[in-house]
Amino acid sequence: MSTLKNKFVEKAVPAAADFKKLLKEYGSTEIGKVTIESVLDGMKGIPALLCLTSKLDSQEGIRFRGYSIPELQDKLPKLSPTDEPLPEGLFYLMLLGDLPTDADVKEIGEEWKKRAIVPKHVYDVIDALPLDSAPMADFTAAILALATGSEFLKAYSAGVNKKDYWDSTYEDCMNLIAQLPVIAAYIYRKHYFNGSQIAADPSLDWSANLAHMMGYDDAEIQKLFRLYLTIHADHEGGNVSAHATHLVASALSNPYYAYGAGMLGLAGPLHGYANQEVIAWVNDMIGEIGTSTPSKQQIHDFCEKTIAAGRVIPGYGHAVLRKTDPRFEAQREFAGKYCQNDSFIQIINDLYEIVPPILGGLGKVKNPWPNVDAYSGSLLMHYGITQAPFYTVLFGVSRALGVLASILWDRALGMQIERPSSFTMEWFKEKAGI
Ligand code: CMX
Repeated sequence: MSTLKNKFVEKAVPAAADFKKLLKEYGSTEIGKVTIESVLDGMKGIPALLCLTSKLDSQEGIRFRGYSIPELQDKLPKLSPTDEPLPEGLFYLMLLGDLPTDADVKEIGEEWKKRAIVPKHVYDVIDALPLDSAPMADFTAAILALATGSEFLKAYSAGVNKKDYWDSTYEDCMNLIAQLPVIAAYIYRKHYFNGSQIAADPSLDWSANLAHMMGYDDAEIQKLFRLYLTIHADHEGGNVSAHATHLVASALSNPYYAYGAGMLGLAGPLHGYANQEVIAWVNDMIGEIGTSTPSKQQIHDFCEKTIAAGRVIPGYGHAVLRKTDPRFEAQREFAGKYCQNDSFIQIINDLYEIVPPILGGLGKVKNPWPNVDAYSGSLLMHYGITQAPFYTVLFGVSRALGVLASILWDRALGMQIERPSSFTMEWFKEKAGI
């Protein structure tokens, strides 16, 4: 057994006992109030899920096992003091709750390299889709095709004891995380480089290898990928991609199906697809105004026009956050350090000044501040990765780290199938006294 798997089972056994005790002895304790609004407005704020890997605070933003993004940048292992954290280390932290050493991170990296084998039929599935299929459609189809290798499926069919579900789930999650950069890069090269593929470089870390297989070897891009794949990894349990993964896994679907379901949710414009929407929308702005260096007044007018057309401003707002997203801040800081004199990034920076007062002035937007998607595309554009329809795939590769660590915990704790109750409109009206 690998060291990571051993450490996981050492943590999981007592945690499962705690979980059962909490459920059995304290199950009737009330923990929140449910109103008509909380149900009809997207279940926001209902304490409905257990998530070990991260917690989102509306004012402060995300903390991964208690650590903020600046703290991760300080404390997680890096290749050099001026580099960004290695996402391998974040996975270790989210899975075990402890900060990894350099050796721990190296071991995970080596293990993922060994597991990064993609069967031929998966490439055939990707190739069978036409070039006008969305990269996210290729990505989810490939993920489902990978399920032929599911160790969980094999173990379940062989009648595994439910206490051991976590074991084959661990194998699937580790294999899938290792395979994702290979299929993501394959999809990128298929769509944008006539299918000319680049082999993995086993000397590189998980992030740099993804950049390499996509065709980018610059040290600054490698740094950006480490940052990108770290900050998008998790956002507690209630966001659409995490919740969908958890929900589908609760039916004991294998990790490939569960994560595939999460990715179909990530592909929605109110969630991860917003990262490509931002680029399309700014390009529309540039096209309509007729200059790549619009004035603040011109940007302001374009925003007003978007709102007047009954559209949302992509990259702004959030269902939980009520302040600027620290993932936005981390990317802005990166741009400040490495991406000077970039007119596109200048527009993104100007929007940060212009959009919040406009949204705030509408009187209905709960959070007028930018989220992670407002910045990410402009950084990729800066380094020549201009193919916006691919951006949500990159988000998805990163999101695997959090949602797969979470479903591994779901299995280890022995969580039950998720099955909330629904009611008719008449029932709600009756409750309202109408
Ligand atoms: N532009 C214009 N209007 C917005 C807005 C925005 N960026 N954000 C919210 N609103 C509007 C809503 O559409 C809603 O309008 P109606 O009452 O007319 O339907 C009203 O303000 C209230 O919405 P809210 O409670 O503030 O926001 P929600 O929690 O319902 O939705 C979110 C959150 C993110 C879907 C929303 O802010 C939005 O659509 N943002 C733009 C898309 C985006 O950037 N998504 C990415 C989020 C991060 C991620 O998951 O990757």
